[in-house]
Amino acid sequence: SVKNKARLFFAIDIPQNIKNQLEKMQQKNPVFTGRAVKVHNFHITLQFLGSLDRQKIPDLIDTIDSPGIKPFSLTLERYAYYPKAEVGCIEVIQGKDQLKEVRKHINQSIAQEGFFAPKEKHGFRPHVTLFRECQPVSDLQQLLNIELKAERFCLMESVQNEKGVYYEVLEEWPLYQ
Ligand code: 3AM
Repeated sequence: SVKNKARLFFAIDIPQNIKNQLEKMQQKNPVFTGRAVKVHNFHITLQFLGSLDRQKIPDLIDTIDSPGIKPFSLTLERYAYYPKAEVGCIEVIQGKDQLKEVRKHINQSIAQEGFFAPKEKHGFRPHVTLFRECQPVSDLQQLLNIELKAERFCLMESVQNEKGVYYEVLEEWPLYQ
């Protein structure tokens, strides 16, 4: 049967060299044990949207213009474990405020056309998820300093197939210089 709903979220994509670095961290001395997120799927979620009728996606995309926010650098600095979700990740410290701005721009843009993200239980904690269904197995205190540049954001679809979940970029928007 044709799936007429799409599971969507907005995200910052991760440059390939940083993805490779994160993959090495998953493999060498991992601080979490569990299901490793595939390197292709590494991202920073800005706003989860949930399921939307596929036919409404073009209208959703049309609501978004490039925000008046310049490209900025951000740092992945701190390991974190979310026990309820059993997620192991690295959180953004520097650049968090700018990510909040981009998130706000997205929410304001989509709201003008009647699209709304579901209410979230927690505050915005930007992160890259490394492991799911995992447990921490060593000290999470060690600090990291992985710097990357946010130059665009994208709309992603979470596609479920026989191999698992796969995040596909549907559209991207530049941050203006
Ligand atoms: O990989 P992360 O954790 O950054 O956690 C989910 C994932 O982000 C989040 O959306 C991203 C793609 O699935 N997500 C899933 N369901 C969610 C929900 N109900 C959710 N975020 C908030 N509310």
